[in-house]
Amino acid sequence: MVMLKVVTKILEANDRIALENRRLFDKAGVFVINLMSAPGAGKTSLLEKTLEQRTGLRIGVIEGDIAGTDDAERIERLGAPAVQINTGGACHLDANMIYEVLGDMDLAALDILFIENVGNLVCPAEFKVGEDIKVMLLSITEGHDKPLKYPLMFQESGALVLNKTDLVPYTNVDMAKIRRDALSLNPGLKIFEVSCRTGEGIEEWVSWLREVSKKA
Ligand SMILES: Nc1nc2c(ncn2[C@@H]2O[C@H](COP(=O)(O)OP(=O)(O)OP(=O)(O)O)[C@@H](O)[C@H]2O)c(=O)[nH]1
Ligand SMILES: [Mg+2]
Ligand SMILES: [Zn+2]
Repeated sequence: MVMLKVVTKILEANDRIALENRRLFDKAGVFVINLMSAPGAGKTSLLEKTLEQRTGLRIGVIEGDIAGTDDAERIERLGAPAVQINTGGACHLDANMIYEVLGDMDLAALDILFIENVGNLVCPAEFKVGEDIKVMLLSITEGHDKPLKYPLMFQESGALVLNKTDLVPYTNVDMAKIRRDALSLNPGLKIFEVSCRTGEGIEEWVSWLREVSKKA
């Protein structure tokens, strides 16, 4: 019971800072996407592919990793502003980590800010960072059992991107089962199938981004 109270308090404190982040995002008119997946599912690859087709969309990225600056460097190579957060061991981003770096970004100069969360299928879904929407990415090589095993990520997300579809022929993945189970957890989930290797499906994803990111 004591443990439960502590966890609740941490989440409440987090949510207060997330609200403040959200206020700053709204004021700047930037649409914010919290991008979550297991390690290596292809978050940074999806951002790279998105940046290649971003004509007319101003996109910035906050990269969250336990250590290292590789992901922010990959984004900067494509000419987009990027800030790297190193959590120093923590397995998710929280609202305060985001708040601390907002001064380093010209939010008003962006249409979309992506926050690439630490690769992890569990707690990133529990910590709001002030985003407008959570997007979950699942590599089809992770197995079709993931929605029912890690339900929270699928419940909390507005969109699900199924990546690495170029590898479907080399696996026993049941794509229909992933869709069925994900939709049973979250009937409103928008589902995309993409390959960041071949570029298949990226156009559809980017057109959706253009629509959803229009802030009043
Ligand atoms: N075959 C194939 N490989 C892919 C695809 N997308 C990404 N990869 C590869 O998967 C590996 C991991 O991709 P990243 O984009 O770094 O994954 P990530 O989710 O950002 O990883 P972390 O930030 O470390 O959690 C890289 O070797 C990519 O080239 C895809 O659609 N098909
Ligand atoms: Mg990455
Ligand atoms: Zn965590």
